[in-house]
Amino acid sequence: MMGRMATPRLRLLALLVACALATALAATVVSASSLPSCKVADTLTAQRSYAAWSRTVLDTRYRLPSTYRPVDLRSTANAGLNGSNTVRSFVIADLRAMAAAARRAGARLAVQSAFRSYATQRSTFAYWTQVSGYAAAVRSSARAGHSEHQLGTTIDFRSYGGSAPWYYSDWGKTKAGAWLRANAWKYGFVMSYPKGKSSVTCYAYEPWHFRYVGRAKASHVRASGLTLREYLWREQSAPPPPPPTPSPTPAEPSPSSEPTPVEPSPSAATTPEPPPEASPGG
Ligand code: DAL
Ligand code: ZN
Repeated sequence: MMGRMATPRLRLLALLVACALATALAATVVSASSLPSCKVADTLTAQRSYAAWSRTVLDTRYRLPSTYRPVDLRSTANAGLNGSNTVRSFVIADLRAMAAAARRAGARLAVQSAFRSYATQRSTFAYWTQVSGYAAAVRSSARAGHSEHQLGTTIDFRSYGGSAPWYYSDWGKTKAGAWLRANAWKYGFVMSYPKGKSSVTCYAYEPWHFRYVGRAKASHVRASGLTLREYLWREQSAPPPPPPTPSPTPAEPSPSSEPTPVEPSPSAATTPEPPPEASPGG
């Protein structure tokens, strides 16, 4: 008797619960996949282990910890380029191949800036704020923790023998800049901030700023027609891939097994700004 009386109520309740769950699920799916706005905030990025270098989303909102400093940085001289900058060791081989190909094509490259520590990025951003004011700086320079340069996989290029690329009206139209735009993906590099995309990349056009993601991924990014930030966000929001099959190749050490990076000393923040040519980086 009780059971028969309760059935319609239970059915209604079940229907309501199902509706609520479906709505919640839809909302979760939408919020997980839609690209966040270019808000200025200081949220730690989800993929921030040293092994996740090709997946790390960095923008005006998402940042790395101040202690993030890869231990395998090597001079760009190892790639046959000028040597006052460093990148992570696994970038060298493709960088060397790219530099050689560019040179053969008459588009000889030089490195303007590569790895930048949290402290250096703080000085860099302070420099650009002084030069152009906070509002302009925040659109073209990353605040400390937010720069792809801190990953050790990102390079600002310039033309060999040329000045810093941001002093050109459009460095992307120079021989070196045009060659990179057309060919960098073949060597695993992606232009993070292409022209006309600042609403989704969060930064103004930077034809000189290339992030290494590896050849296969650079090719996928190019084929997708998406900017790197859009691509990485989708990748991060997608359902997790199946567990990896065991491979004989030794895995990169997990962050927990790496030595704890040293926090930048407070004095680094007060280091006087270097002159524009020597520093600041874009
Ligand atoms: N110029 C880019 C956004 C950086 O500072 O990393
Ligand atoms: Zn840059």
